[in-house]
Amino acid sequence: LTRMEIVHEEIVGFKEPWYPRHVSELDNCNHILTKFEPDLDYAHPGFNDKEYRRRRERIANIAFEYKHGEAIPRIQYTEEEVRTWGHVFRQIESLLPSHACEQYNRVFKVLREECGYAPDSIPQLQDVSGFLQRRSGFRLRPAAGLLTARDFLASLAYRVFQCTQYVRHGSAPDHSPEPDCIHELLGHVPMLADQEFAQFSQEIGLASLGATDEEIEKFATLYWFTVEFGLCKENGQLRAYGAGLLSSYGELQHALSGRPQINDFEPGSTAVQEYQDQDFQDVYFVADTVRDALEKFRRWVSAGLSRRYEIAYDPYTSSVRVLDSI
Ligand code: TIH
Ligand code: FE2
Repeated sequence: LTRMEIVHEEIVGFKEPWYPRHVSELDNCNHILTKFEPDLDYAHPGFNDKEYRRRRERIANIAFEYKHGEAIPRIQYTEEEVRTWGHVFRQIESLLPSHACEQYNRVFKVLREECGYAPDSIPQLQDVSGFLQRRSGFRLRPAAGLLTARDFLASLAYRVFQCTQYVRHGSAPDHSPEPDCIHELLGHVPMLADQEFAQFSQEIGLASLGATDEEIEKFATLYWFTVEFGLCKENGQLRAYGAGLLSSYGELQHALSGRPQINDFEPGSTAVQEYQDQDFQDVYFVADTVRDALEKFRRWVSAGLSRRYEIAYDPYTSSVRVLDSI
């Protein structure tokens, strides 16, 4: 410990978990959970498919070797991978006018026109990252699989989205329990291009820096029920803005079918809602708008964080600064 760290520890009152202070330190935020790894999970659709597992490993290595500032290596996707993507793309596109929120639909059109979004080829992360940087300042970096919540949320503080690059197994295209690039590209990217949504995502990330394990759990749950599975209202109708819905033909229909339970988004109660990540959700949360979710989140965070000082993001240096203790 340096002297500054000791002084800091005295001020905050407990040994605070390490967190990145500059965007380049996200190179240390790549701890993955073994949960859905096709090599380790016998229920994974790719568990018995040797070729699939080899492919996954090769693509995962790109992420492990990646360093901040590098171009994201391009992948030559196989015909089968492109077929899987095309299948999901067409199905989802047919539901968008009736199921997706306005922000999503607006950006999707631009992605189709300017960023190579089409059913016959999978967009490359490097190109999509450039698109996002111009739209909202978000950038992508490759991730090998499902990351720990702490690492994943920390990257959002820097407007960096950790993005898988492999494609789900072709035997189960309409719902995948784990993220894959179809989920990232169809689910997350359109919303990350929206300024307000980008702001909301970053603020969850900033709140997570230095948080306790219990708080991380709450932020991850809030993230789950907003960024992944959030619903909003448009002209009295329910619409999806969550990425887990907008990349799953099966779940997008399910969520708006009238069957699952739908609660109002309230950070206090939403943050402690139990959930599973194997199958469709049976409860969703609806906010009036993304703006409304952001404002409620801000109020909730300012009332109850254990961190006794404020953190501000400095976009000129891509670093965070610690402000006065509160
Ligand atoms: N279920 C989503 C899909 O099929 O695209 C992927 C995930 C969403 C959230 C976690 S994994
Ligand atoms: Fe996701």
